[in-house]
Amino acid sequence: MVAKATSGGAGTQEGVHAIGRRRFLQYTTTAMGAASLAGLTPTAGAGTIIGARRSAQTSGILKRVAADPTHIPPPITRRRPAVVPVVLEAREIIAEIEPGVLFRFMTYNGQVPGPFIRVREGDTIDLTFRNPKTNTEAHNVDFHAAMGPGGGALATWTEPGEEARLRFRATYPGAFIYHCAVSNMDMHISSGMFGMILVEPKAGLPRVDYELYLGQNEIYTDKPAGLPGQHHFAIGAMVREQPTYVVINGAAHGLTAQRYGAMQVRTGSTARIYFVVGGPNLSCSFHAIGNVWRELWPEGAMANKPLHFVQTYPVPPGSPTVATLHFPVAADIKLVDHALTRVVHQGCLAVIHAEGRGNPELFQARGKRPL
Ligand SMILES: [Cu+2]
Repeated sequence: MVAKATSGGAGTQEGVHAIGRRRFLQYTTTAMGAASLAGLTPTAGAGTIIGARRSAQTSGILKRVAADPTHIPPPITRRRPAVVPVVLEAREIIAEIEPGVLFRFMTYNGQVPGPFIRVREGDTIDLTFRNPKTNTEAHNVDFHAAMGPGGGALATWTEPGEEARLRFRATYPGAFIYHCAVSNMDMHISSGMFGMILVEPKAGLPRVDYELYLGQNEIYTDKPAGLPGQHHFAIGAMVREQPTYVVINGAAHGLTAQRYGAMQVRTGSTARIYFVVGGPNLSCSFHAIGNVWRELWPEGAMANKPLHFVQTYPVPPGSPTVATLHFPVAADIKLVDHALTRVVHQGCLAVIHAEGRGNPELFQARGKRPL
């Protein structure tokens, strides 16, 4: 899901990237090949990282870029630094924003957000970054967890058919975004090229029952939301910051029962949410309807003490937030951007389904009747 600009990939027109039948077939074939190779890439060496998403394809077209929110490497138990191999591959694929609405996504490893990378403070990341020759544009990675020029952007800048290697040490703890940072980086991020690296503090993190990984970005297309067919990237709409879609995990209403399924938890449990906003332009007013952020680390800065009982918190582009939820009541908890037009009209919704017994001492609907 990524590549080099042949036909104005950098986007010079409003409607950009008219994809002819041959190109379309090329994308879909590539996507299918990637999907067949997908599955979970085994952890290597020090035990973390990378994977491609679980494939979900139908009718010969890769239909899903939405990252599985549960696809997170397990908490780190070792107490010594390690060298952690990470493989990221830029992939450009045609996929659905919502049913019937096709879009050329740019991704890391075929998923939005990109793979959840998990290391420990003091670890060294040994990155291999690939830009397959089937791509059409240059790509790279800027890690906010890296101290060095561009976060690695120049070191990993590759044309289609090239591979780059980068090593850096994660010297400070927290959750950090990584993203594409080539010349037209706004377009690439909007198209899906962002993800999260978690640098666990040396003491580790508190135990929770679930960990969930979500990412928000806005997509600018040349057609109205919901209009079936191929949507092309709209540079002008991006410059005006008027998105067609604002999505969680690359899909409109993707993580809901109506589409790929809601996230599932048990009542009485706790969950830690890793939420990254790629943007490229819009902040998220992050809110859990019918719940509250029990603990919240602004900017993912986990070296600090968390805030408590936060209702809605701003998450700027280029930053994660880490927060916990408790589930004392059976309910569907809707995770939204409380700029609610983005929910009602632009697809920004994900649901956590808390299954279990009711808790009438905490919450009890008492019925309705005509006046
Ligand atoms: Cu890119």
